[in-house]
Amino acid sequence: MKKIITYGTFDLLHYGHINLLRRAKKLGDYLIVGLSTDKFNLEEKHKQSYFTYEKREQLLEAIRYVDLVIPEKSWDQKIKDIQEFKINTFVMGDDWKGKFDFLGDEGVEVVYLPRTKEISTSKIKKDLQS
Ligand code: C2G
Repeated sequence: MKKIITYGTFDLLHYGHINLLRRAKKLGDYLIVGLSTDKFNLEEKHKQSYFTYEKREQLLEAIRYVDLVIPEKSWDQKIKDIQEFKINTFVMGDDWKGKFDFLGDEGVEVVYLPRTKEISTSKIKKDLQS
């Protein structure tokens, strides 16, 4: 079984996220999502999600492409996750291109997929304000 992992906040879930998850799942048989906790978002990403971790987890678990959701609590848990879950492929949108190449040393394939250009959580928030 080919296992894939990806990470993110996935706030105000939108079709850009779904496009990423669908393409990530296509690369294997089992997709794990490392979902940023509220604490990680606040302290490390300096952003506060609209939905709490529990709500974002509930939404992700309802997506047919997602097989397991785990908490992302720190930037450096990826290596442990890759070992623990015997991951074959690590996937992120290409806004992260190059940032996680070091994971290749763990024997995983590192894949950056093109982002869905015209949509983002911050654009949704901005458009709703105006
Ligand atoms: N994404 C995308 N297209 C968009 C928006 C997001 O392909 N229009 C992808 C991002 O590239 C990322 C995933 O969807 O791979 C989740 O996006 P975010 O929730 O914004 O994740 P981010 O804040 O980048 O956190 O350790 C990694 C971080 O947790 C990634």
